[in-house]
Amino acid sequence: MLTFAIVGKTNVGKTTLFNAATLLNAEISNYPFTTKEPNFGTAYVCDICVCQELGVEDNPQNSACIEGWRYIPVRIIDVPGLLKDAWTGRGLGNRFLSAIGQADALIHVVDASGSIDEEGNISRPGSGNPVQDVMDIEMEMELWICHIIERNKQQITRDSDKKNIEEALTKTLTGIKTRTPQVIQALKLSDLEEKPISRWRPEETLDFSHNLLPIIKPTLLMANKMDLPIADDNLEKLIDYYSHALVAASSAEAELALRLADKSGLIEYSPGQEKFRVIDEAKLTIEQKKAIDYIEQRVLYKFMRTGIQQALNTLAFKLLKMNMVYPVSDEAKYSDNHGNILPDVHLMHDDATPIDLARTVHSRLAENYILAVDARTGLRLPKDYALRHRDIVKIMTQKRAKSR
Ligand SMILES: Nc1nc2c(ncn2[C@@H]2O[C@H](COP(=O)(O)OP(=O)(O)OP(=O)(O)O)[C@@H](O)[C@H]2O)c(=O)[nH]1
Ligand SMILES: [Mg+2]
Repeated sequence: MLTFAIVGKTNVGKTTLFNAATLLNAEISNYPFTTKEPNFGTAYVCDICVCQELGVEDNPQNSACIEGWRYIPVRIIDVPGLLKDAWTGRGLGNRFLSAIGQADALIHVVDASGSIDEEGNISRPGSGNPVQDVMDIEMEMELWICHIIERNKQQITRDSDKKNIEEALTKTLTGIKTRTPQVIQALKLSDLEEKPISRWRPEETLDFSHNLLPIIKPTLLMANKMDLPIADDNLEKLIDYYSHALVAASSAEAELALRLADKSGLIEYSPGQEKFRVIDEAKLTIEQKKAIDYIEQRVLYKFMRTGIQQALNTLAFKLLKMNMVYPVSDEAKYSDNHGNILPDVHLMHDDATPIDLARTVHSRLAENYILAVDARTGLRLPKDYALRHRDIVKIMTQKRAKSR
């Protein structure tokens, strides 16, 4: 399952975002370092389901279909706030960084209202420096990768004598989800392709780590607390510094409030939609009314959305380039062997082929693979066909294999 980690300084709203995305109840407070162990949960990424286009009523099994939108589960980790020098192990930093190692992509939350001081305490909005906050956390992650390489330098040197440097480095970094093409890309960017690792200077290892980090951990910056004053100015600064494509604006607190109100039946709200409906105005307390007004005025009218669902979708579909692919057994009915229509959907990487899809469904399906068919057209798909978003595919296997 795709895994996202939420990282950032203390008190920026990581756990609020985690709770909003998962609707679990992890502890939130305005004290620094509230979260002491990583929290694990399930969130969802979503896009329009193919059931609408096909005009069928589906029976989702591994996902959910709500009002024509298909929601696919992803794993989400709330990593406790990182301190300066976390990479040396300070404040359990190593343990938290290894939680980041498990992630396919990161949501880096930053307090856009600039209301966190150096020690992580909440202070006057505008007094902090969000751009610097982001750079500090990135530096900790780069130093962590750098340290893993430095610590294993002798082993990497021995391995690269036998094979080559990219495979030797991949072997050392595989625990933090690194693949060989990513190492090759970072070596190129750092101009270190030809240089034996035994002769790398510490600053060269750091430069390699700096180039590798965004490749192995695509990151969306989440400018949070956008409902507070000053946040607009800081959002501009973050966008100037990191580019539009990588910065999203959010109010985690607003999203959490809306999802909780929806759960308790006060309003009707689908995550990612820009509107909600109060079910019975008369049932709201004065406080609840005030909170809803605040969210409408400070968040929804301004940004059209609270930002959380959008961020999860951007990570999966834009930064990780995932496509939603529906495997079926009966291409005419779009169903599995039990008659469930469009039962499953899988997130497949941009370069995935039908055999990769077969492997994702079941290893037996891949072993007995004969060919794949596009369920919409009935046409056979070439073996090296790159699966596309919203494809519906039937995998044909040798007789004994089951197709689901
Ligand atoms: N105004 C506003 N406050 C927020 C928002 N998101 C979180 N907060 C508040 O910020 C404070 C810190 O939130 P947490 O979610 O505990 O922050 P954290 O990053 O998990 O903090 P640590 O676990 O201590 O590292 C709490 O008082 C939240 O209510 C938001 O979007 N707007
Ligand atoms: Mg927390």
